[in-house]
Amino acid sequence: MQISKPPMPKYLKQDELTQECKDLLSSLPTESGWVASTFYKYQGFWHPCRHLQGILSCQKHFKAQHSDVILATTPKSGTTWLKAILFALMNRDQYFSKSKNINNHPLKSNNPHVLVPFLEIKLYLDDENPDLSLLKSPRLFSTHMPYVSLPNSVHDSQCKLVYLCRNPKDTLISLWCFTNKLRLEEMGTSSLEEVFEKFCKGVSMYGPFWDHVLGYWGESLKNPEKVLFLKYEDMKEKPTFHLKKLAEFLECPFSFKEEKEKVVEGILELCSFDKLSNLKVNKDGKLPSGEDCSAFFRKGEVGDWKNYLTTEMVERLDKICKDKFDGSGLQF
Ligand code: PAP
Repeated sequence: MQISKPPMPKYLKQDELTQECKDLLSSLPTESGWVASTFYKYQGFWHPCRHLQGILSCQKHFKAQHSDVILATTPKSGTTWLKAILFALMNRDQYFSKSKNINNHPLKSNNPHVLVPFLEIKLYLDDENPDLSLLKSPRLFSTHMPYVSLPNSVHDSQCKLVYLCRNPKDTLISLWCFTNKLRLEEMGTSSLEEVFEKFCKGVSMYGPFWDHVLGYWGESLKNPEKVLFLKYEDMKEKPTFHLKKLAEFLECPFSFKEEKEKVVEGILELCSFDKLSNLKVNKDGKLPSGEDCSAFFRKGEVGDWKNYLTTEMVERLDKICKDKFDGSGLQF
């Protein structure tokens, strides 16, 4: 018996594009994609056409507010995890204290992607110009957009950017597994060799990976009060330290009372891979865009690439990364 796959998410479909987007597409360099048939290179990065539609609408219409928090990530770097952590952190007054019942927490019944929507692949894809002005402040959004493609209002406002990336080998394996789940039955699966070649050429969703990372890295050095740069591996190694750092960056540090009441530990426990991945909503639910919630929880480990990549692949990718990150002060 064949297991039926979920329908392709809306953001990967090729139809329903505005004339502006169609005109732009015809002028852009192309490559074959990982799931949708074609990637287009816009402002130096590769996107399926529907992502591009969302990026254009967001660039045109999004008005950042000073109090906004935007989580920016490379795909498959732990976005789902950090969405959960940020949501729990920023809403902790409502749910974390002795008198309150953690079982009512929205993360128990909603996937983090529902609570923290993507700008360009949810809000500005569903609606060219959604009205976000009535959302409660501080608003929390997320994006995979590279730094160069962020809407001007993000630069002009005092909003905060939290950036998360992950070592490129685990990112590649996670992306390969995820995109194979998104491919339609008749497309079959992509081989690791095939996607490895593309990744090395920089051709991946929101790639080149290194340019995405370096864009935010450079800004975090220039403007550390605006951009906080985090790595998945560091979060895994020292979650308490990084959660406290995140709270300080967002100007909502944990009080002595909260520390005593173990709010930091409570948030980390609630957002842990084991807890989130075993919730009914994340085991059986689907996102409005069509993906199974379970697709966002695979292993959640550091170093899973060792189970997949050959020695030659490792050497080649390490060499590319060494060259690309040389002199930046950044290492993976
Ligand atoms: P996205 O970019 O499509 O939103 P994203 O959440 O960034 O996906 O990446 C999913 C990865 O984060 C998966 O990694 P893996 O394929 O190597 O397993 C997923 O397992 C991992 N992940 C999801 N939730 C957590 C969590 N709570 N703690 C740690 N890792 C997690």
